[in-house]
Amino acid sequence: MSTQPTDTTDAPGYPAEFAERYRAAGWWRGETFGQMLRERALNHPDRVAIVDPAGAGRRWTYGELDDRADRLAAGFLERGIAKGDRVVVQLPNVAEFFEVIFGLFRIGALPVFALPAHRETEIRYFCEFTEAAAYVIADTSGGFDYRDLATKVRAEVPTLRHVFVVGEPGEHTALADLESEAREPVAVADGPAPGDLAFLQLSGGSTGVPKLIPRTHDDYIYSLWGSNEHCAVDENSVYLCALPAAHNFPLSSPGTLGALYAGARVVLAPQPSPDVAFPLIEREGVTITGLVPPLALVWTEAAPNSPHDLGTLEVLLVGGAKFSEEAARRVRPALGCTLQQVFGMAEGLVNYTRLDDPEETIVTTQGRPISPDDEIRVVDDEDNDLPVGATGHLLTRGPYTIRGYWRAPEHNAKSFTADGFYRTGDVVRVTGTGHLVVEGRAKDQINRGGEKVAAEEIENHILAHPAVHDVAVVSMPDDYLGERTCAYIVLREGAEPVKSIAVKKFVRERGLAAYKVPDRVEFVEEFPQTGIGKVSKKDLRAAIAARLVTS
Ligand code: OOB
Repeated sequence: MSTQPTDTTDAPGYPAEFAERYRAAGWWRGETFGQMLRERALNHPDRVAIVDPAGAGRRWTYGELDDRADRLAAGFLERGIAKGDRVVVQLPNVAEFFEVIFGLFRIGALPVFALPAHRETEIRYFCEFTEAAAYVIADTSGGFDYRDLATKVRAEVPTLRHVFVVGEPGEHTALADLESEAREPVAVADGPAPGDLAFLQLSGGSTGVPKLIPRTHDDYIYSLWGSNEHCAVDENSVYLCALPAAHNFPLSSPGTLGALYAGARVVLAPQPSPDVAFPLIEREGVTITGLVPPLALVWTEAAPNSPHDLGTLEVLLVGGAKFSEEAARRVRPALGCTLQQVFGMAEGLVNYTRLDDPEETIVTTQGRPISPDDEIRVVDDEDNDLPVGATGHLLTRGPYTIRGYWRAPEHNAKSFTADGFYRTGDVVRVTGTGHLVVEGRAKDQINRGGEKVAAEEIENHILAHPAVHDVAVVSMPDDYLGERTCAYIVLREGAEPVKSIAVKKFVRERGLAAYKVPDRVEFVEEFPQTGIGKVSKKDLRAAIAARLVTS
């Protein structure tokens, strides 16, 4: 087995002494995703792995998924996609998502996980920055034609040699064409080593462009089986994937990949709404699922009047944004299952309330880390450790937390301490039982019900408007999403007045995901300033919150 650290030119790997420690402790098991699926397929080929209810409904067994991944792997290799190549994957919740990523895992090519909501600006950036060799899409989904998007991006990004389409390919290549029957299985010996990168995940981010998060087979697989232990996922579990499958939460906490690791069944929901999800829970006997807080609220409201039997549901994970205590208290009475709060991040660290925690702990905390080797520091603005119970910045290091973003040395110097702790940007306190309570955020980001919006990214787009002199994007409180975005704008002197709707349209037309379009636009003469003359976002947040109360 290779003990090479990950490629240090692209991403700082784990220092050798830590890698040894994590291996010796048994956290890193020396498995790869390709092997993991192969083993499950050999042990229980006929057990159902994936249920995709879309269209006529499909049920793929472990044997079938393994076989499909193999054939796709061979197809990718034949088209010149090789180990280490990046492939942007943007698929809705369909079974093909899994054959594609396992096909790529098997040959050591790296999926780059885009979300279905991403549009031209984001996709072009992912393809350009990662020098992607291929882009995998659905033909259409949610009323949007991804083939047109792919045509544009392909014309702009010279490295992008292939576009593979689930469904009708148009001018591109059908994924189905890659899967012809006659292909030889790929020799696993040619595949990646456990310490190699497996994929690039996207950061929610607070900077102008999203950072890419390099995860290894070893570290991510630990987060899967560690999650399975804390969430009681075993081969009898049925996991409903209601959130977008590519996001780290439904992917790995314990998510679809955790369920597949356990030999359990994954049920894909095309939409997370109760009218779609509740019938699936009843029909498939779903035992566990994960939701962001706004959806958890909708589910708790809908459940008591639902004609569907939700009796099999044992665990509802809620995370991605802070779940209010009042809402948390309603989960068990309404849904008849245990709430498990999850506070995680694509960079690594994941915390869960434990299934046997007292109800008070479950509703008032965001859980404690997966691993005894997760190191947690709570520090002040100068990186001094604070006493237990004090509120401060959360820093973390551990067996499944990255040591740096992909190809981002300057940013890494700021986002990580010299000794490798990741600065999460979250403000927390730790209780006497070691549970974390999220008290706020120091990073310049808006958490729109779990969807992360980097203020700087949106500010840069709005600044491109000819009438805009300056802009500051801040969060405003919202009953449903927790937060929404408000863009404060100072217009250029003498500029024609602009309507807020025109600003929103301008941002949308720059080809951004819809959730990044500001929810509200306010025009001001000037910005409030801090003592040293910087824009005071704190004052802007307070101003908009006060206006919302009075309006
Ligand atoms: C999850 O991952 P990301 O990468 O989209 O976002 C991470 C950030 C955290 O740093 C924190 O600011 C926020 O999302 N967050 C929470 C939270 N869970 C995440 N803030 C308050 N309470 C919570 N329970 O969002 C993610 C990844 C894996 C599992 C769950 C969520």
